[in-house]
Amino acid sequence: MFFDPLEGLARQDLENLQGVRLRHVVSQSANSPLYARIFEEHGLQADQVQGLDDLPRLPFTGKEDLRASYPGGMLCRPMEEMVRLHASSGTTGAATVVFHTANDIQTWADLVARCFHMVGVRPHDVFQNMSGYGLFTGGLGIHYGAERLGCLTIPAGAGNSKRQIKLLRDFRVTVIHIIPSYALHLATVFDSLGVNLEDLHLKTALIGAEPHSEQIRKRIEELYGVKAYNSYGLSEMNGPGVAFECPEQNGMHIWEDAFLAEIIDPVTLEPVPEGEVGELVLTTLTREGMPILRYRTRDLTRFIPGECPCGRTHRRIDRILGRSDDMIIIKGVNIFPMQVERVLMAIPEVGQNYLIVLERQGYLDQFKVQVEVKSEFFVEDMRVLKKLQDRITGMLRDELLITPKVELVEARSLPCSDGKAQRVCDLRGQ
Ligand code: ADP
Ligand code: K
Ligand code: ZN
Repeated sequence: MFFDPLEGLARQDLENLQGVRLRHVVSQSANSPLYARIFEEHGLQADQVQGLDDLPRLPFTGKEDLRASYPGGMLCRPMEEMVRLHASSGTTGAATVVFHTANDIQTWADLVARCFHMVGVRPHDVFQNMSGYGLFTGGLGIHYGAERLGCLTIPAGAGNSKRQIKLLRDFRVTVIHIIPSYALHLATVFDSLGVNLEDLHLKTALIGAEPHSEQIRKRIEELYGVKAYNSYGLSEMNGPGVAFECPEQNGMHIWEDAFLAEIIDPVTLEPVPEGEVGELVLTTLTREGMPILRYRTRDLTRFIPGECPCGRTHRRIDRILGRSDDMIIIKGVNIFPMQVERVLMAIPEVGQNYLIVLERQGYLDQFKVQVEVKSEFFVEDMRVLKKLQDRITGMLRDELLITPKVELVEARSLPCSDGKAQRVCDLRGQ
């Protein structure tokens, strides 16, 4: 029933396996210049970590450690054994690189194949990968997993909507991988290109790489006539294949045989009580080229308590609320872009894109939201638009507890990219 029997491993056995793997990965990581130094600074011997109970002894690793050890200071094997290099997309600051051995690439492909299989993808499916290739892990990372499963895999890459649609049609594509904001954008050109959902054969969309709300998932499912599943990963932990939704569509199973997961309070660095939101911290349990211990992802989520009806024993995390460094503080109020998105995307008149603009007027910060309106609702009658504007303002105020300035704009007028969406434009420093 499962792609890998490990998916249903009894909890106790899974934890035993994690303990054994943790011991191994800690002893291996001591061979890297970075961890050799960190262990020494902390007066820590690798053999002091014998199992899961010893986890708190290990220091956290941060993005700054990856930067400081650029390019090769975290390798625990000779560079000659590495076969692949990837980099983070650099959403925050300078890019960081991660290396993989041949075994690492294979283990990663297995994990991604496991995700695909979990949501019903099979070798007879035709799969189109619409994420960018190159250094970004959503390209090759997903690609190898789909091929590992046996799907005919089309490396379409990002952008070029016309060609995307031609490929979808000509090869009767059944499964796509696409960044959610680009999925919404691509759907806006369906009409102009004469695309009928009936001409397409899509049944599944794998969406991820950026935070998105349940409302966006619903929109994608309707626009494409598919089931859409959330996919989470980060280049430091390979990329895609870290956590993925099962058919229940209620949280993403973290593959705990490969990643040891903790959720901590970002201020006290202590674990949060089960079920509460905090920062996700991950340790690679199987990577041999460049293991990373207790990596602070900055991503905010929570463990979903209880067992999943699908029978997998690996714990689930909730959709990512945002990054701890995404939080906007305005007039003393903390706001996450995701809160704005949830409100907007539940309003039927609202189109597929929005942008938060932070400005400074005199000494005051201003929170402005530009909102695309679907063309059928973008009417000439100002009174109708004014009413819509007031309604959106009111709904945002109820959620955010400050009154934003709402600006209605025409569909497809806001900037969009075929990569990760830029939801916030901060002009305050200028
Ligand atoms: P960068 O940190 O430069 O964006 P990555 O390309 O490695 O580099 O992106 C990983 C990050 O993307 C994650 O840490 C997370 O913030 C975000 N991300 C990835 N998948 C999802 C998802 N399904 N939901 C929300 N955020 C996601
Ligand atoms: K095939
Ligand atoms: Zn499940």
